[in-house]
Amino acid sequence: MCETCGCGHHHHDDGHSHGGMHSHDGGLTFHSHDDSHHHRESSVLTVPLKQAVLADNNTCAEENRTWFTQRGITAYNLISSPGSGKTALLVETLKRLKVPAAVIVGDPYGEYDAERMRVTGVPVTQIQVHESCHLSARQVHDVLETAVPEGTRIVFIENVGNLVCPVAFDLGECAKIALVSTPEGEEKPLKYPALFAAADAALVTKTDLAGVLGSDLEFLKKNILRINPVCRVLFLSARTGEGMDGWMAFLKSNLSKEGERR
Ligand SMILES: Nc1nc2c(ncn2[C@@H]2O[C@H](COP(=O)(O)OP(=O)(O)OP(=O)(O)O)[C@@H](O)[C@H]2O)c(=O)[nH]1
Ligand SMILES: [Mg+2]
Repeated sequence: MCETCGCGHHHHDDGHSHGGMHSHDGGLTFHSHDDSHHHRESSVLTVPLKQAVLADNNTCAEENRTWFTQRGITAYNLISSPGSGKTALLVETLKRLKVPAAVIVGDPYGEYDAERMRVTGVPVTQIQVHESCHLSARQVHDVLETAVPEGTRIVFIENVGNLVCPVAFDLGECAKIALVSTPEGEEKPLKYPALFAAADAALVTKTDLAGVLGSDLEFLKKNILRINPVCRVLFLSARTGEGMDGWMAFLKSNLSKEGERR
């Protein structure tokens, strides 16, 4: 699947782990994959091709970023594994939000998530990525004018459920939000460090299940901070509403002053 979308540089079929985290003095630091010349690749042609795909994406992402900034819009890129609760969180967020918002949601197929979120009355645009595993800046760019009405203050981009590939594709967002649900396990941040290293905030979702699962939420938080010491960590449940106030306050604090003047 990743060979189709050009993000296969994050996937290594030689069976050896490399890159990622290195331990220094007991601490962990994360190294990005731009030291790819150290890595064995199956073809000498795939490396430049993948670099070109990412460079092209970055150029388009900057155009999106300018588009958002000029309109005083705060745009979020929500990234997590399938089913960790992105759509459920957005439904509860949109119900509570006091400022105009719009949603762009990527899924392989269907309009299921869009239909769930449209119940709130907020405009939702569904992008179907088919066999790809992430949204690209171009796909977002192509829908911006129709998806985001005049006066919008916040745009939520719900990425395709995937913990690896979406991280490499900048969409022009102001911040990446990582979600990790309690059933996924406390080691998630250590196993998928790139996402947590890139995230401005990490939301631990489905806290209502922590008791029955026997989750160690403090250990989970510690693992997030081990990868990214400056990451904002919030705990919440879209089901019970627990922790939603903190998340809504976070969104409020990140509203653009520029958007307010309009
Ligand atoms: N108990 C509980 N269940 C939740 C919570 N949030 C979401 N769920 C359930 O988890 C399942 C998946 O939630 P979604 O919101 O669809 O997850 P998603 O991240 O949008 O999934 P994809 O779009 O497929 O990647 C659904 O059955 C939700 O009802 C929560 O806070 N508590
Ligand atoms: Mg969803």
